[in-house]
Amino acid sequence: MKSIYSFKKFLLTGILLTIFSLGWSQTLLVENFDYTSGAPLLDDNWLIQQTSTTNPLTIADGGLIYDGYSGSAIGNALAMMNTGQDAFRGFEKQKEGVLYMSVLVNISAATTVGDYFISFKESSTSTTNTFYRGRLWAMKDASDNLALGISKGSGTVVYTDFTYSLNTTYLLVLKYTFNSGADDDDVCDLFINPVIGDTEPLPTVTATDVQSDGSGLGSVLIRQGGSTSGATLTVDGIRVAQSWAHALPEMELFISEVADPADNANARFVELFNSGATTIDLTAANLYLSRQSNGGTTWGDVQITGTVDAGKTFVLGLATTFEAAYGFAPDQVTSILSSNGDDAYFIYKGGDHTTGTLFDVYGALDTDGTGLPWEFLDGRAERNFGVNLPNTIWSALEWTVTMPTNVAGFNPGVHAPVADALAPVWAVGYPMAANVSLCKNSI
Ligand SMILES: [Ca+2]
Ligand SMILES: [Ca+2]
Ligand SMILES: [Ca+2]
Ligand SMILES: [Ca+2]
Repeated sequence: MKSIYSFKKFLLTGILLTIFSLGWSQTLLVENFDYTSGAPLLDDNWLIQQTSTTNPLTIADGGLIYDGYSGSAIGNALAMMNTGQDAFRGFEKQKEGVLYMSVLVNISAATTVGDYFISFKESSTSTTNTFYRGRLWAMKDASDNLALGISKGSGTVVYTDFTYSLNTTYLLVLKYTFNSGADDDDVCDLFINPVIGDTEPLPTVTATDVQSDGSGLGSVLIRQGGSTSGATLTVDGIRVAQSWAHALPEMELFISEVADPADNANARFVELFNSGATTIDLTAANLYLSRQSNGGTTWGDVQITGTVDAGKTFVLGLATTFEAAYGFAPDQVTSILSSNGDDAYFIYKGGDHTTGTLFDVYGALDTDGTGLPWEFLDGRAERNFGVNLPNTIWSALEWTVTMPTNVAGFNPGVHAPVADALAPVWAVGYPMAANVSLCKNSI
């Protein structure tokens, strides 16, 4: 019997790992350089690469701006010279699947030789590890037109045409695909100015040099190149993530709690959470909260109006009696919050449930939740720690459903979940960053 049990356990583990790898992605590092202008980069979360102290990396005054990008216009940026000190910042080492790095760059000077200025690095912590993979390059022609390029390692660089300009901010996305077929078959792609909110397009250029794959990738390397080859540039808004959507989030907002208190039906609410680094104007985003009753044809729709600051919640309450139950007024009162636990909630963007685009869900479309894992009759469902983006498909991995006896067991206005989303992995130093708003320590 023991062996059968073990085999079942093995199968279950395999299924869970499959779900994990298919349905669960994370943001591993966010770096908006929200540090003091003029300060050495090494003061804040970054480590020196090797030993050079020439042209110490320094925080620039003012952040780079790129409309719609999550790392736009937050704090300051990083100034890079054409030669000198290098630095790196670690994240939880990755060895399989895909790894993305999105970054804003503005190049003020380059050479006709070309050099690379940022890449992934193998080690999360070693100052002497020089295994750099996914190198991004800049070069100019005699007319000061820019080309951007990529190599996997130290081989030939694949450049774009000279169609880019100095002193212009570009959104670059580096993609590293881990392949298990050989120790030199991993692939590096570069996307330039991809459309935020769309699915992943074809890459702008793909590296062709064949290089060994190493033991994984664990940090972002910032590299000031050679004095006759390097560019002078500003870098900002670095984001390392396991999926395209996490690298380029359209809006860092999601449903964080739904509630149907057993002792007070008028104290029902839906709570939203802003996991990003900037205030979200909910009204301008044209978001709707919608309820579908029992999976049938009866819907309630309401436009969400107001703003929600970074790391804060926005609570929609069913009635003004919410305040008597919880001690504060909800951000918005709406009569559509009548779910008794089997009626799904949806967030739509750009319109209501008939005209908008689905953005996040609690429950499932056209489905009565009675007896299903998402039923929250007389209870509450809370989004687990580690979830930082919406999901248009309800996943049991992302939620914890409980049945408090009364309203005291609910926590509208705060999102500080205890349950982990299948033990998510957080970046080295991630919770310490001043510009990261979703972490246990800061909320
Ligand atoms: Ca910034
Ligand atoms: Ca490989
Ligand atoms: Ca119902
Ligand atoms: Ca809450």
